[in-house]
Amino acid sequence: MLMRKVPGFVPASPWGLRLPQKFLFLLFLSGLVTLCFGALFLLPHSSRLKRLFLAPRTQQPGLEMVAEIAGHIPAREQEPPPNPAPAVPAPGEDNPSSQASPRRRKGGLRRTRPTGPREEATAVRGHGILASRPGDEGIPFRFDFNAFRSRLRHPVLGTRADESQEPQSRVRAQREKIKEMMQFAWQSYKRYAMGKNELRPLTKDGYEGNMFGGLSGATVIDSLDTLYLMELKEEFQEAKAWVEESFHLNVSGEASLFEVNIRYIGGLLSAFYLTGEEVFRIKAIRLGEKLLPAFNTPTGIPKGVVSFKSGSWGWATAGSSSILAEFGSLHLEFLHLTELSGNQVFAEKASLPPTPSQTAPALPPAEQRDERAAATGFSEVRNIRKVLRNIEKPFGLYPNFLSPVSGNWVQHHVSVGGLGDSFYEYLIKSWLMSGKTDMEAKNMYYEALEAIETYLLNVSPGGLTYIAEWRGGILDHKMGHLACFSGGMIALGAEDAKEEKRAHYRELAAQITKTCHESYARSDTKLGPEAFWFNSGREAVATQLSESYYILRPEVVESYMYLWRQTHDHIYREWGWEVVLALEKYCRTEAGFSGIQDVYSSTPNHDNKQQSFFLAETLKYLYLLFSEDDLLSPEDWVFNTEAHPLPVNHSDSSGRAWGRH
Ligand code: DMJ
Repeated sequence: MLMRKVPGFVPASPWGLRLPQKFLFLLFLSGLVTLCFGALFLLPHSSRLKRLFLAPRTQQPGLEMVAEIAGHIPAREQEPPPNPAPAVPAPGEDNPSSQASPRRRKGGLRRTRPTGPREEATAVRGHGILASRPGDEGIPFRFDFNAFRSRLRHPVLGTRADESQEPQSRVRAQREKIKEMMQFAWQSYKRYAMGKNELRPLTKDGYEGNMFGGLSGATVIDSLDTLYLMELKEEFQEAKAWVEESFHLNVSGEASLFEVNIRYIGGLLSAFYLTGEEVFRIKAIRLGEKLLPAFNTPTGIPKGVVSFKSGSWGWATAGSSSILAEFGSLHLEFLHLTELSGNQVFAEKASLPPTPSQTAPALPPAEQRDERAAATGFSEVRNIRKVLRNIEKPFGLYPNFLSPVSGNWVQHHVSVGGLGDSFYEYLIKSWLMSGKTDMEAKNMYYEALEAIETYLLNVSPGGLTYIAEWRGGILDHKMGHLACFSGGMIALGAEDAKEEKRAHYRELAAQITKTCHESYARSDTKLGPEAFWFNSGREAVATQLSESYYILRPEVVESYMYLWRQTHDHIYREWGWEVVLALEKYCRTEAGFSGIQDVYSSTPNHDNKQQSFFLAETLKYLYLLFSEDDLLSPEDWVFNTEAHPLPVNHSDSSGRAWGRH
């Protein structure tokens, strides 16, 4: 058809549209574009589209985790674990064949390799947490549980040689009795306090306390590995089910970094290494991430309290101090958090060198960081071990309080008991857990022990060897119950001491353990007081009521266990059995075990508390004392300070650690 030129008709555009029509069309087009972009943000699960259209820098790893630590993102720990859990190996089954393999873990915990300095900086600021969460894209993190288990030198539960040789033996009956005590403690807790932190056996209810920042179930987590090794299968499944269904990390209180680390992280790590169950690994790592803000101090020495709500560190004033036993007892657990997450930040915080097989460096080398810190005038020291190694120590001793702001000692109070204890323990155990490669820890341990011997060790007029406390050069001639772990520690360390010192350390360990036994033997209940003195003609007894209580603590039986394994002297089993009988007589109540207020009374009042460490430590060490040495063999395991077993690094010839390929 021919188009005629009609007067008044505006010449057409190539599409033949008039001006108003063009305007309307453009309006429609711009509306459409706006709608499309809006949809990118409004539609659910639009992440793939976002990645297509948005600039890559909005995807920097670390940022989301910063927000999460600051409490801006709802916690994901209530989401189901990323991987279907492998078939549950029942306690007592040593066959790891049902455990998670790397292939199974497809879509599991992953990490993203930082792509440049900018990402690294973000990682450092955001506590180094990369995009390592279930479901994220990235390099799959691999922990080969089967490889780990195949490197163990002994079956986890031992060969049970004595059972086959002496099926009716006395020692077996003793072990069964201790197992019954554990069963009773667990069932009482389950009946009256399941999910609470601890049981109050007199009032038959639960107790939460204020150490765990709102976390619950300390007794469940602390009990897992004890139930497992005692082959209390049903009870173990109950505990595991609670962790899966009810152990929530989205809490907002203020927590003790130390207590959460040794009980919860330690308990979860052990449960994972014993069973291969992913739920324990994931929860341990998630909880570990929540602790990282505590390290955000000028020195890198963490504060004792971390706020789960704000992600800040507690008591941030120049006058407050961090406690040696607390910041010095993180190494074992944090190294394993790195091992199981692939995230270097944990080991970095605890000052341990990267594992040789680390495939993706998450942080720049320490020297570079120091240079960067110096360049910005910010004297940041991130390394706990380094701080402690470099700081001047009075007579080679480590005081109990250090300022995390200035990095200086706050008081010159030295103790191998409360406030100092597990710092020394973690030095020798770091050495052992590293497969005897962590020379720095070894050297620091023996140097510290030398100073302790020179300045703190004493022998009473009655011939009892004890470790006194030191206050700026003046000695308090007392030992706390907590200090009684040192007999076991010195025995453990004796084997790697210089040849000429070994026999001496074995004897020292035996003497200290004997003194601690005396503190039990000299009481009416045959249980030991919280602290005992050597003065005014009194030896190994408490001098006031406020120090006469016993709260089901493990340190004395812990030393019996180590000394038994080292010497096979039956005296340690005899002493351990005395404790079992005393616990039954004075601490067992209708609804669980309770501490007592006065060990010097034959009718002591109960304190109405079944401490979680009674199930984690006291009963575990007693059980081990009456078991074969290859049950949780020291060649394969070290115990954290809450008696949770963590595996020794049996690297292969290429230096690959634990479960690395
Ligand atoms: C436990 O929580 C640990 O053993 C810690 O190291 C010291 N105190 C208690 C047990 O007494």
